[in-house]
Amino acid sequence: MATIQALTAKEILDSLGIPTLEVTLWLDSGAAVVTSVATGTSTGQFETTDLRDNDSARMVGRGVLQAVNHINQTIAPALIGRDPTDQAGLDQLLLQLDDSPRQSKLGGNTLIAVSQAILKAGALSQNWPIYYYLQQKYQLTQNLTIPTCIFCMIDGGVHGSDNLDFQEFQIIPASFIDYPSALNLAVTLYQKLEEVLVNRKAVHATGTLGGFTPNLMTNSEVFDVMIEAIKATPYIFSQDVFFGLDASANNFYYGNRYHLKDKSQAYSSKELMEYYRTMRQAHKVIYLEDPFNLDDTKNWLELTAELGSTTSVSSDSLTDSNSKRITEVSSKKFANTFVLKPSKQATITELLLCVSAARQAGNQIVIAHRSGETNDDLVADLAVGIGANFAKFGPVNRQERLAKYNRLSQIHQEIVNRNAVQTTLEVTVAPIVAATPEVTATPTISNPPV
Ligand code: 2PG
Ligand code: MG
Repeated sequence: MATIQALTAKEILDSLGIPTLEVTLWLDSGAAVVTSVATGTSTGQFETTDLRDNDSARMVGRGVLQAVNHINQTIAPALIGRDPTDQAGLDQLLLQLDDSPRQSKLGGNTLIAVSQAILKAGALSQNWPIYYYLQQKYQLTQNLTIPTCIFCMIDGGVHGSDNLDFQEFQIIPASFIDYPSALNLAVTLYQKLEEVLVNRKAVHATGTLGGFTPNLMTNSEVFDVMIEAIKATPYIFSQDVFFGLDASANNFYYGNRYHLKDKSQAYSSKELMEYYRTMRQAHKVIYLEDPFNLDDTKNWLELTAELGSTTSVSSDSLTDSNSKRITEVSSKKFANTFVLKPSKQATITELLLCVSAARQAGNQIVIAHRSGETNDDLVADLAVGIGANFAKFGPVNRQERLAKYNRLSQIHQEIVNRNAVQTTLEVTVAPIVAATPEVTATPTISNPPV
């Protein structure tokens, strides 16, 4: 049995230039894993605590030196000598070290940094890639497949430059397109979109996530621009590629109204519902995240009932990757898709509970990036290892996003190779296959239906 030899933390900077945590964990073999924590721009009431130093003299108060100290002084001694494959036991131990409701003593960011390191170390101790370790250990998916990717093309809302209210305008390749071809499609469209924006003399600078932040259009005009870009490629709109949207509606909701710059008067819930209806029809928006404010659940329910059979009505902020919330929201049918982000909660075990909670009622799962990202590609392994329906890792721009897409390329290749080996073994040495755990995983490559 491998054991944890040492654990240290340090402060690094995320993609927004804001401090975050990086943890290195050594096994007794001398091998080590490194992991870091993503941070969100919008943080919700069901999330764990993002512990910050609040020392205005340093890093605009956002330093994480206290969290570093908690890991080095309090958490590391409790973990040394422990088995890294005991994810549930060690996560429980972390929650015992901070038993406050939202981990406000040690910080949720502190605990998830360590929990992620334990996951990586567990996989390393088995000499397995993380996605494979997850699949074998938790059996949350039978097949290893690359999820359908949701690529952000245009940043709006809090990630954009003022004129667009929705947070992420996305494209979604059809599910019959395999991952390398889907990546090609996303890269082609991203580059074409830039050309279209340049031709229209629109700003083609990028926002927080790396999507374009054009200055010319209203929210609904963005779709026309994206269709123009698609028409300039060999791809066919609504056959090869569809649209998605992270509205993040709570960010433009105040005074009981939704404030979209598309028209001078703010929208009532009813009017916004109508807006989405039209958008679904005219622009084939098949994925709709956070369409209404958190307390506007009547309209979440109505939208899911009306469009849910053909559209992923997706909850990010309504559930905050909290398994109890997911069970509640799922049973009330406010959404049929759940966004999961490891850093919204304190442990990997909680993330896995979210998967089970979402699946119980047959919902879809999205494993997603955050706005403050690092080059850690763990979410790519998570998406494959738990069998997510979608992976949402942002635009095909900026290294912190590309790290995840590049990791999916690597995983895709490994699955193809594994399938080829398995086919050969089945034909030639079938009896040995059954005794070889790595080969009995019967992986197949097939994207889930969009
Ligand atoms: C989201 C992400 C990225 P945050 O809402 O899905 O857009 O935002 O960084 O707030 O988690
Ligand atoms: Mg979101």
